[in-house]
Amino acid sequence: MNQQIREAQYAVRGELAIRSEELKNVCPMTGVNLPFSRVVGCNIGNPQALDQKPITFFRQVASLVEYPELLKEENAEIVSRLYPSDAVARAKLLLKHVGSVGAYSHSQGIPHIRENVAKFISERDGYAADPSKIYLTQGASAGVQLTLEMIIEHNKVGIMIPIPQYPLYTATLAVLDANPVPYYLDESKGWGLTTKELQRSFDEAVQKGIETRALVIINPGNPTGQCLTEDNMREIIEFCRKNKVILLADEVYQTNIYRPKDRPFHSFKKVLKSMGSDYEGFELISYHSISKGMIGECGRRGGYFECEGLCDTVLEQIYKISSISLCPNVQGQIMVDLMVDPPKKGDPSYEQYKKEYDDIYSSLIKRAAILEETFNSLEGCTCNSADGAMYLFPQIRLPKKAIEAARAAGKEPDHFYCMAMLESTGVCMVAGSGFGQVEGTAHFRSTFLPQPELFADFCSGIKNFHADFMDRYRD
Ligand code: DCS
Repeated sequence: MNQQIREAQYAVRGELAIRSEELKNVCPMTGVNLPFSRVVGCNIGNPQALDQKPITFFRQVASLVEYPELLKEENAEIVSRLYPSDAVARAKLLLKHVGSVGAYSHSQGIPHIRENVAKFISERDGYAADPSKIYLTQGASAGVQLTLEMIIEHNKVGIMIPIPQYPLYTATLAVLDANPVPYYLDESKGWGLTTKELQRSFDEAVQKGIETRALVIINPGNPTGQCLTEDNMREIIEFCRKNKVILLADEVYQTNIYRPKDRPFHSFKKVLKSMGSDYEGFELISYHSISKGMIGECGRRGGYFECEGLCDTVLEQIYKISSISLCPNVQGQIMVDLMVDPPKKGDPSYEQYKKEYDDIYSSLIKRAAILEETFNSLEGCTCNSADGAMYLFPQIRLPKKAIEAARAAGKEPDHFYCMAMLESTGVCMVAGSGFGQVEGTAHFRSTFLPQPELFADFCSGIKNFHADFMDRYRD
């Protein structure tokens, strides 16, 4: 088999997650006495797996397009008792453009939906977007994989990635036999990013004979949660232009913004356009997804990427490669339509939509703060706040004895800590070693997605476990 596939590592669904699945089965079925009643998967940003309710309007439309019989005149009366009129109207409009959700669509994505995505981008940024440069995808993951495949010409190609990073990037680079070119985020400065560090990383790759072709920026960050300032983004764009690298902007957490006054989200597209005509032809690819935000429709697999500054011959090749997998799934595309064009003020569904959205949003802000406080209260643990995204990434200073015990078990110390937490609390987190970290440090990543009514127990479980762990291994 392809040995590159053996090389690829994907920690968020790695050994800890596999063990947590085993525990889920053990838990209710065998009556084995486990010290917890439920396995809590904080290893992955998968809100609905932790009981976040889907947005009602989105599911209403999805169900109507799935079963168009409901839209027939003879069912209008019964349907009007179950569905608001704007959900019915949206489903009819979508079906007019889609035909059937069971048919392959245009490989680049349904044109009507791409037009709506372009409208959304231009309203968000204040600069025009072109539907012909937007590709709908099976989640942002598929978009990232496809564009990396496009860029990686040979095995000396390098792609700059943040450390810590979301392991989709290292895993895909491993499969494609390309070189990660790591640049480090500065934990002591709230996971800040400097162009000095970007240049160091780029120059070091040059020394090694690596041709760096692209820079990946995750904003807001995963696993680190930081949100870039506009000034910082301008410097990054300048860095890319100077060093002739394509900017890949992973913006899937663009609505998960928790300090909107101090650290609002700016898209790279907007910042680039604001820099004027000198930057004409600058190459930027930006990704978005239905999996995150307040939507959390991870299982539907929907997303898009927008290309800026790529020439038509490249765009044609992107179309060709998209067409080889025929099309992104149609229900995922429909969810993209709903994400970019939700109910508006005055629509029958608006009030409910807004309430559901705002409730999730304000609760995420609260839960992020409570978990941060919990982590900062633990002995040997420090945690930056999350400006955005769905995770906290605390650093933990483990006792020497714990480090020795981990090494004796052939494990990284942070993995050892996370495994002990899983076995004793049922809480599954991911060790920092799966994302990359400064040599000699240890971290772990947790989502703050457990539901509000369970949150106090969740946090006290972590505190109790940590105190026991530190006592057991105290020097
Ligand atoms: N980019 C980033 C930064 C992500 O965090 C994720 C998913 C993706 C892309 C891909 O998402 P979709 O393919 O679903 O659109 N986040 C992973 C994570 O760290 N936890 O859950 C999945």
